[in-house]
Amino acid sequence: MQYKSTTNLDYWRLNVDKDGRQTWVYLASEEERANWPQTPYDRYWLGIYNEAPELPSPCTPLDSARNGFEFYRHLQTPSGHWAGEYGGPMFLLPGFVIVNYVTGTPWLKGQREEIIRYIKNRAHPDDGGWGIHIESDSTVFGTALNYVSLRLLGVDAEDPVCIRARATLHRLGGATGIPSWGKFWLSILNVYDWEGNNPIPPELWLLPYWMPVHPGRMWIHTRMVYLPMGYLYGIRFRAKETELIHQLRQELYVTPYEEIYWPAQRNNVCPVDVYCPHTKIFDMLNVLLSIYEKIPNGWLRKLALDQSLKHIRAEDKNTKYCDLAPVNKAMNKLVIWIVDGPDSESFKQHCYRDQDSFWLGAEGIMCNGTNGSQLWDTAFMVQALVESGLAEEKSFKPHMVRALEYIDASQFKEDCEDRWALSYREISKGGWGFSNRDQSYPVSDCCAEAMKSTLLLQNKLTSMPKLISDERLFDTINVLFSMTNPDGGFCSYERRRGSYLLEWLNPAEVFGNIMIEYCYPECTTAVLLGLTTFRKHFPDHQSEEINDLIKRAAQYIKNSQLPDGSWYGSWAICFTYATWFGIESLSSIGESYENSDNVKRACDFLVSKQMKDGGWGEKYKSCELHTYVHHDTSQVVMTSWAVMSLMAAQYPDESVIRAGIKVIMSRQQPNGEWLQEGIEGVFNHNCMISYPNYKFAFTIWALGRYARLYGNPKLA
Ligand code: LAN
Repeated sequence: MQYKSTTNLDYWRLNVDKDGRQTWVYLASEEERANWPQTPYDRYWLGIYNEAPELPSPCTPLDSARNGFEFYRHLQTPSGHWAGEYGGPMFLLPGFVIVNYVTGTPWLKGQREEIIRYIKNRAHPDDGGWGIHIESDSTVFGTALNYVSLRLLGVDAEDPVCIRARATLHRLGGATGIPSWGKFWLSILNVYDWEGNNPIPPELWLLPYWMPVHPGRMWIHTRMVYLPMGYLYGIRFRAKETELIHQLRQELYVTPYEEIYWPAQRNNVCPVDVYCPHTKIFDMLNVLLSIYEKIPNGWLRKLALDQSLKHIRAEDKNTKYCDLAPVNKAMNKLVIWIVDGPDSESFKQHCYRDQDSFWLGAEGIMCNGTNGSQLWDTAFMVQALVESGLAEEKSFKPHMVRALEYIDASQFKEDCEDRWALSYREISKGGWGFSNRDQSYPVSDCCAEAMKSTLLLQNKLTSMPKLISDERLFDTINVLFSMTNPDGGFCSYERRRGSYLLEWLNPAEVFGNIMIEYCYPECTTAVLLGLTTFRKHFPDHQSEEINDLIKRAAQYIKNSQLPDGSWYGSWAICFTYATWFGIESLSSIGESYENSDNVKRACDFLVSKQMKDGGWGEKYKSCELHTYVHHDTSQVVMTSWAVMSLMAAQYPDESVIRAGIKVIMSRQQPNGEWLQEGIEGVFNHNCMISYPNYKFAFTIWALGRYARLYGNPKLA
């Protein structure tokens, strides 16, 4: 970190409400600060927490796990969840910066400075550009959007950071070769011509659902992003020209702006940016759509825009303006500003909810990938503590009660209104999402992890309050049933609705597999384990259907195992993550290293990747390349997944596992914490995302499991 804060870090607080809404506020007055002192979790995430005491040096894995939680428990927020940074992608914040510039939305105190600081701190050390995510090489997508953001936030074109970034952008050919999502944002800002974009027809929303290209059949994120995109493309919205916009037009390109021939830019994407090239069919389709755009069809476009607006309004209402994720959030906000105006209640709601996406970390303010990872992180921590037995310890139990309170508060209590006609959504009542209740979208594995955690807390631990009724868990089962697929697998948010052929029309050159839902071994495992836990407690509830689902999910897991014994991970890095899930699935149906060829092959795969020091470490490149790439050093998070897998498999050679456990113990700091290592998560094969709480949940879980299985021997 090169740039230190110019706002006073002691003035910032993480504001957390009982629904898990988390926003950073800057307290300007002494009086406010005196009434609202900083907490350990504020200071930890700001990177200034150094008062955690040194703990007795741990000799056994359980001591080490206990020290870990002794540190981590102070980071639990009053709502009962663990908060955390969820940055990584470098294309999210620019959306907000552009929209705030266009709509004249003021920044709250301290935000502008801290955003500038973040972007500057994240410039690539080698060339001063930015990539698609914090660990990637510089790309046009990252560099152009973050350069524009700095300029819109008031940084001078001759600032050394801008000079360096501009040189990198020009070396990459300038912003003409930005990928389609970048073309879109720059066109909104009026520094790229709409003629340089492939058509994004809002008319798709008028098609009948039976048509294979209906947006309702697409992956939920794709349809919710292309919805406001189609609207803004449909009206060719452009920001009012300003002096700054004129300057940017000259700064972003290697030729004079006026001389750029825009139609030739539609498929011009810089090779370093391309992850998923257009197909021939998609290019042909764009030729046809471009002809369609030339035909005047005012009434049909108007109908399509009206229909899109209805869906946009439904999305805002269902999510209390949080929206599915920050990408469509920023776009919806702009649409609402255009349609309802700056003084409307709806626009004000949007501005209020912007705050949920911003996160102040040690390097400055970033945009989180969602409005937090509250439920997800909390559910893993619960499982780690329960399996290790630490949950029963007197000083730790209250933290489990609070975690249960959060799980209780974050369950969805109702379905959204007119859910199919307005949003193409399934039921949500009884489900859980990744973050909090307001966001409203159930995710298969979040439902399952939360249900499992609830059962562990309420039915396994002693003297816990029963906050969640059996009926509410039966509702969860209904939600899971609404997500089943013919092959037994589970997708992320919904069952798969579209054909695999839709992937041929993937317009976003930077992401793979975004057009439809896919089944994932991670999601399927979570559901499988959730259901087996549920079945233990409610053996008579829908037993036939549940047994059948379990059987089919297990079959999916076997079918998705790769020839080398591993599974490809889509939501964290990578083969290590998914192989952990695969093995947990098979272990839950009684398979082990000794009795199952699938489990044996998976273990052999993992063991073949163990590093010299006894740990495991996989680099994000695995996700991109679909082959295992070693990290330079072992990583505690991957080491934890690997040893948990081997323990679940009853791997016969304990020394292999012990070596991994020793690595985890050796990386623990005297105060019980583990330090941040490489980035942990991924989406759409090419973009990484941080899960900084993983270094606590999975280490403690792995140590706890080892202690339970091997009698907690002295290892240090
Ligand atoms: C997430 C975060 C959580 C993640 C898990 C629960 C871990 C996973 O098991 C299922 C999928 C899910 C819910 C998921 C889906 C895609 C998200 C929402 C993200 C990776 C966080 C950010 C990402 C979102 C799509 C970012 C915006 C980019 C687009 C291509 C629209």
